[in-house]
Amino acid sequence: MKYSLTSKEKDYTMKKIHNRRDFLIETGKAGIATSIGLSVLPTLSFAKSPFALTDFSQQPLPYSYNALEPIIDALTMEIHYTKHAAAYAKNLGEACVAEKVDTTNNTLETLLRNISKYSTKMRNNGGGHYNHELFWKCMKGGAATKPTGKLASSMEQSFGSFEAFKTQFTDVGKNRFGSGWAWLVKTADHKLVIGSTPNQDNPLMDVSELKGTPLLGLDVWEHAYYLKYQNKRADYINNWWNVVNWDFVASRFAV
Ligand code: MN3
Repeated sequence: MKYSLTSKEKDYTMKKIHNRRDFLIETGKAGIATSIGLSVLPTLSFAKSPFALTDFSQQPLPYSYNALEPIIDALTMEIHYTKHAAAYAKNLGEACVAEKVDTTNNTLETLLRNISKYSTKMRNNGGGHYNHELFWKCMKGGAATKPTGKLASSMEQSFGSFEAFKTQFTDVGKNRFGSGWAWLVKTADHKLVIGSTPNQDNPLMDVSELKGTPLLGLDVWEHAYYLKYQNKRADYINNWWNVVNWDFVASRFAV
């Protein structure tokens, strides 16, 4: 198709793609993609992997700033979302323009898998944006306290018990020196692994030692907890278990 879209038409098309993608996620019926004409659009991977994080721009926070009180206070959430995370998304956009990344035909995950080809700015902000988009979804006020189903049995197999998993994950988060993330990852051979990455790196990146699909991520940068917990990172992590959205984590494990 040689016809070039004007920027207004592009905006409209992207909105349609987003609406359709949200619809697909809602229905979970990938087969419907063809019937509503998604086959002509470039980013069909949306339909194949509804839990992939593909957007280059910041998405609305899935709950209010005070939804995770008293575990995470509203002011921390507001600053974290509107200042820190917003800056990663903005700087990622700048880097994509400067380094000529086609954000319409590529997904964020593809970019991260090839991050060694890009600048440090792209690495820090591409990772920062992805990690926070995932982090918000990994939490929920009044969430279930433990996983069920296949994720639960796989955890028992990999770590001995859910409690043992929590202890190991907590230790990894506590012991990350400086700023970074703790992760539960599904490896290419479908094993569960706990690990950590520095700064805003993540396990999708080709430069990361820890590799796989991140199922659950915990931000242990001081900006994530300092207002309420000050230097007590361990208290933050121990409380954080009460707001983990296990349904979301299980849904990523199942894909
Ligand atoms: Mn953060």
